Amino acid sequence: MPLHRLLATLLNFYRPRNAWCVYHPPGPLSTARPLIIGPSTGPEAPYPLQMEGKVISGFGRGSKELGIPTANLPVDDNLTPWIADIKSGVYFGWASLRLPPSHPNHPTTSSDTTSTTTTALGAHSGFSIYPMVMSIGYNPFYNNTVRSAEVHVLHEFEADFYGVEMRLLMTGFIREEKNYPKLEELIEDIKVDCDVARKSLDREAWALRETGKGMLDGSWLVRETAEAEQDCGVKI
Ligand code: ADP
Ligand code: RBF
Ligand code: MG
Repeated sequence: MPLHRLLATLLNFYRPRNAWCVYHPPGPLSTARPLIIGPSTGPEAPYPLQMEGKVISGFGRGSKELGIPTANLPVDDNLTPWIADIKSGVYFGWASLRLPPSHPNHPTTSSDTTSTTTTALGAHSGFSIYPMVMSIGYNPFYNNTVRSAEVHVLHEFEADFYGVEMRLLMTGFIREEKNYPKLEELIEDIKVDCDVARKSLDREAWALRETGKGMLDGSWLVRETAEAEQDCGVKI
């Protein structure tokens, strides 16, 4: 057994018996990290936090080619009053997208069954809900001068969705943003972030009522707005 696996097995064996201490094993380029964030009773204040906006172009650094596309949202104090005060770092939670009918992953026109469509809230709502990880900050690896908010949706899409309305329900904080000696190390840490998000959200008090799998109130993610109603041509 490689040394890093042996270490992870020992860490998990000797861990105190609570959910916070399940570890993601270290990889060749990453250290052992807690795999589950937050208590089994659900998100703790100030979470869940809401954020919304239309997906904009990011820095064009080819994140998609690295297998980690990130949908960038405007960092706007008027739209998101808490954003200036929240610490930079990596967060996780739920994202909803109102994809147009022409998009191959649109809930009613696609054969895409892996997303959680919002049929319980009516066929016209047109939103799909997905788990997500996101980064808010200056990306020390790239030394950005502007603060960005970028979301990696934990789903494979068949086409881009620039300009689409995205809503976020952030349920918790994973870690501070870091600098890395190599891009591969950043990518490996982001992959661990994805596992942490999946595992942490896969608990009843963290999963959404709207998906039929949990207790958390995600109604805001799929709520109709006057704008959405106008775009769909539907009266609610
Ligand atoms: P940019 O620098 O413009 O943000 P990226 O390489 O980060 O470019 O790609 C982001 C775009 O990829 C998003 O705006 C979205 O349209 C698309 N995309 C496809 N799959 C995903 C995904 N799973 N998560 C986030 N964005 C995705
Ligand atoms: N950039 C950093 O410089 N440091 C980080 O610790 C960092 N963590 C990230 C975690 C997640 C979940 C995501 C989606 C992005 C993160 N980024 C980070 C931003 C990253 O540099 C950016 O998405 C690049 O475009 C990836 O190539
Ligand atoms: Mg991006």
